[in-house]
Amino acid sequence: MKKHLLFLGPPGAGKGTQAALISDANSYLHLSTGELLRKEIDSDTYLGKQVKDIMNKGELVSDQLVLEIVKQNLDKDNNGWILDGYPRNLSQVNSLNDFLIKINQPLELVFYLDIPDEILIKRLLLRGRKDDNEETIKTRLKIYKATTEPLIEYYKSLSLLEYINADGDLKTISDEIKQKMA
Ligand code: B4P
Repeated sequence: MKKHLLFLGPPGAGKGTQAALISDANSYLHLSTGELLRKEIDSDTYLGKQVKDIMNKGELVSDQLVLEIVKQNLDKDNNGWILDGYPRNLSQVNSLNDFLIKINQPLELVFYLDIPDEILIKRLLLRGRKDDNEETIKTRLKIYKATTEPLIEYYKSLSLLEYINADGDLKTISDEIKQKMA
């Protein structure tokens, strides 16, 4: 069973949803940088104040900041982990690679959750989080295509990539992920 996983895909593909299901089922750590940043905003911390406007506009927060969050959380004892929403660009990939070498926990599998734009736009508008309005979604998608999408080819070249059709019901998707992790 693979223990060190990464979920990649556009906003609204269901990375957070599936990562929660799989991590609960296996007692893995679910590390969502988006969720951790939102908690900082809700608690009105110094960090939260720094990232609030950036996230509400749908832009990426600084690489250094998310790296610190990832290091703090991944360094703890765990049964396995799922990275959800990190890395999001090549610079974050390089920092992650360095850190994983240091803790001797190499990435074993990357799930790419693929979904057509029109479906994810509908999903996000329905969810209605603060950053789920039409303008912000457009920005998030544009940034995803320019900076995150190239990561698919990178992980494919390392033979770590597994393709998942994320346009389906929750159980069908999680069953496919579980099967591929086994
Ligand atoms: P994230 O929190 O990562 O959010 P996301 O990409 O929008 O969501 P995800 O794909 O996880 O979708 P979800 O399961 O929720 O990022 C938010 C922001 O944080 C970024 O814009 C950025 O500002 C910042 N950030 C985070 N990480 C960063 C990093 N590394 N570097 C810099 N900045 C960073 O699903 C969406 C909706 O679809 C839900 O309502 C869900 O219920 C529904 N859904 C899921 N699966 C479904 C299915 N199979 N069928 C129907 N509906 C489904």
